[in-house]
Amino acid sequence: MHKREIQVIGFASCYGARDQRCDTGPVALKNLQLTTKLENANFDVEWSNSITPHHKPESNQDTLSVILNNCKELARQTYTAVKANKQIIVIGGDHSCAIGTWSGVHSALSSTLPNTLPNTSQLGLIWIDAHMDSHTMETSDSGAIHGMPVASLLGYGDKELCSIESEAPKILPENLCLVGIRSYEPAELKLLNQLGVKVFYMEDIEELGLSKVMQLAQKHVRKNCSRYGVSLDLDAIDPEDAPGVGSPESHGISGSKLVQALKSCNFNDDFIGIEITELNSSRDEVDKTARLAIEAILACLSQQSEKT
Ligand SMILES: [Mn+2]
Repeated sequence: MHKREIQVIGFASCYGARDQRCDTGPVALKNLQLTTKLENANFDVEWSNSITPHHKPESNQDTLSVILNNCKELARQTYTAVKANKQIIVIGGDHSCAIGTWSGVHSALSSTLPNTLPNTSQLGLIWIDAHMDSHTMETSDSGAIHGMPVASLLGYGDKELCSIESEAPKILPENLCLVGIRSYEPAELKLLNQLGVKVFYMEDIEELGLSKVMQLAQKHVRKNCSRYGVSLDLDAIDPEDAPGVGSPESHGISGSKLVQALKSCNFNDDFIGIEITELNSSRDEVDKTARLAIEAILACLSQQSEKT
C-alpha cells in the first residue's frame, strides 16, 4: 500500500509577536499524538528537530536578525522536503515563520518545474487569518514581524526578509487569496488593493458560507499554479473555539465549519501542505485550540489518506 511521505517541521519561535508565548506549538501538537494520528491516516511521518532562536533578542535589529536566521533555516527544510516530493506540515511559532516556509517552497518549485524562467514559480497560497499581515517596517507601529509575512512574500518590506533563498517575490499577487479577514490597518488594505490580491472578509463568509468561500479560494490559487498550500493563523477562528492564540479577534470562523470546509476542498496531489501558526498554549483551555489545530491538519490531508 502506497503511503504518502510527510515532513513535520516545528518552528518554536515567538519573537515576531508582541505576546511572546506562542513558541509551544510544536511540543503541544506532538504531545497530543499528532504523529500517531497521521500514521493512522496512512502517512509516513518524519519530524525535523524544531527550529529555535539562537538567543533572546535584545533590540529590534537583533529581533530581525534572529527571525531572519530562523526563517532561512526553515526555508532550507521546506526546500529539502518539497524537493524530496514530501508534503509538509509546519508548526509555528508566530506567523513570521511563513516567510521561511514559503520562500523554501518557492525555491524548490522554481528549481523543479519545467518550462519556468529562473526564479519564478507557480506557487499558490491560501492565507487563513483574522489579520492581513501586510505591514512593512515603514507602516508598522509595533514593528512586530508577524504582521509582515504577506507583504514580505509579495516582495514588499525589509529587503533581507524578502530575499530568503532568492530575491524574487515568492508569491505573485494573483496567486494569493486571504480568507477570514476582519482586523487590519489602512496601509495594509492599500497595499493589497493596489496589487489586486483577492480577499474574502468575514462578511463574505457570512454571506456565502465558509465551504463555498474555501472552494472559491482554492479555485483562485489553482488558476495559474501547479502547486499550492495553506497557511493557517489560528486567530482566524473565533476565540470561543480557539482561545489559545496570541492575538484573539472576536467574530471569527467557527472551528467545526473550518474543519468541514478544509475537508470539502479535497486537497490532492498538487497540495504542498499546511502551516499552522500562533498557537499560544498558555491561553488555551484544556488543549481546545491545539486539538482543533490537529483536526484542521488532518482535514487538509484527508483526501490523500483515503485514496490509498
Ligand atoms: Mn497571521
